[in-house]
Amino acid sequence: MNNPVSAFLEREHGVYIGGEWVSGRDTFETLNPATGEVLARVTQADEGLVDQAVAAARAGQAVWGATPPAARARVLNKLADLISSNRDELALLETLDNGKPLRESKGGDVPLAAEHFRYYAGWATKAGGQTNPVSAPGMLNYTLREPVGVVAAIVPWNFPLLIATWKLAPALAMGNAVILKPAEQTPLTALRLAELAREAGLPEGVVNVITGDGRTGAALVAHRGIDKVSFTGSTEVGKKIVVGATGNLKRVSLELGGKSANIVFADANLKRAVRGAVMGLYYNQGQICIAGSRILVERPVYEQFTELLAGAARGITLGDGREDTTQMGPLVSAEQRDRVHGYVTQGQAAGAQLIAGGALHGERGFFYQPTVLTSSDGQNIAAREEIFGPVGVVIPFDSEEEAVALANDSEYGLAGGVWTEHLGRAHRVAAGIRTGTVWVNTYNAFDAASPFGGYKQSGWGREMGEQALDLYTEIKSVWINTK
Ligand code: TXE
Repeated sequence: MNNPVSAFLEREHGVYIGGEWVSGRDTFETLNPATGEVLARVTQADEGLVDQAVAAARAGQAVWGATPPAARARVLNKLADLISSNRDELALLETLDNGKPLRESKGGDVPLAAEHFRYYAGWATKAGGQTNPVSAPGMLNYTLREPVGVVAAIVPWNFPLLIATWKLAPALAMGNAVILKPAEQTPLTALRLAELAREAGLPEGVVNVITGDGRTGAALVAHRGIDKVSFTGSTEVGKKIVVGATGNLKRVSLELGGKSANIVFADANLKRAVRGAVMGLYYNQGQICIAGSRILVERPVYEQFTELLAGAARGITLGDGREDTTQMGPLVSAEQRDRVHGYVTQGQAAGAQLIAGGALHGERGFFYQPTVLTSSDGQNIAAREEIFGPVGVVIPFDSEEEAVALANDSEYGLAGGVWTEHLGRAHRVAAGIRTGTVWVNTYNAFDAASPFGGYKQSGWGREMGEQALDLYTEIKSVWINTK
């Protein structure tokens, strides 16, 4: 293993508060999902450490909020450069902790995280208020955009570094301090990021990282010294966060689960649609909130499409993320693998047909085969619940109206795909689907400049793009009587 990574893994991992490593009383282990072996031992932060982190963040925010925007931009650009120059180390840590192929962590997660900091570094000197054309004579009215204050960023295990960055970059650009809590399954890149933040010149207390499970997250959510919670994770926990945050009515933004429909019309370029469906289903082992896990296929091409998809699924090479040949890694934990398998068996019991996969894979590690089910029943459990694994359900439809109705028949509203060569239909269906993102003849496209978030029970607010600035600022209206 590469040396900086093995040295990092061997360290005692405290939590990062006020620019210092602080040890806690309790610890827990994080595992390599490709082998099931222990990778490192990290701190389970208790309420005392949460209090310390909040105090440090308050002090840090006072300094950072008063730092000129151009200076904040320079620091964020420096942090982006450090992420880029430490790409190999961060990517390997991510792959070891999460299981994803190194090709993806190196080519996707880490460079995208660096780009995200660059994008929001740009906004630090551009996001301002405006003057408003009020009618009262002699009155000047303008708005100021001010930081919310101390932000708790609670993130999941599927894109540990990247999703942390989605929250850190806009929050820091707008002058907030952040307490980042990575998921208990994947705490390592967040801890390494804390050191890079220090090296980049962020004042102490502006970025704090505390590790722990849901109890640590709940303590942050309840803390009255925190002004805002930005959460990505399950809808179930998202609802708990809304309730937990009521004490001081802190601001809450949520990016939650999904059950996205990927709609394939008979006039689509079928080869491209199959490739898109494979990417929508199996990227990141299917552990992705925008997974196109309900594939709606127009009846005339249903059988051909299903066969092509099943063939592609069977052809995917599973393995340790560090191997060059690996196309799909293990699931993040034994618990997640068993949850996924549970949905597949329940789906079959309720009438879905298994066409490919459907079983655990390998002697060790938490691997699960790329799986395809078919069902004519959109109510099948496998077609309704977020499985968060490499499992897709193919469902036939007979008309455009039926496809849109099926797509919208979900408590979620995160994303969706449309495959058609008919321009008018592409626009009609894009407008008809009630989701925060729609892809036409593509899937999984992302950019720091494009807003992302959910309708319905997929969340509150939009991350990325100019829209994310609103999540991390308060707008103040100032009236001046000029007479
Ligand atoms: O998520 P949790 P889990 C979905 C997906 C997956 C399921 C369970 O369907 O199978 O959720 O995954 C912290 N107060 N997604 O159990 O619990 C937790 O420590 C505050 C979709 O891992 O939501 C972690 O940091 N925080 C998803 C984070 O919340 C709490 C990504 C996410 O964990 C908490 C992940 C509490 N009471 C899972 N309880 C997506 N939308 O991308 C837990 N946490």
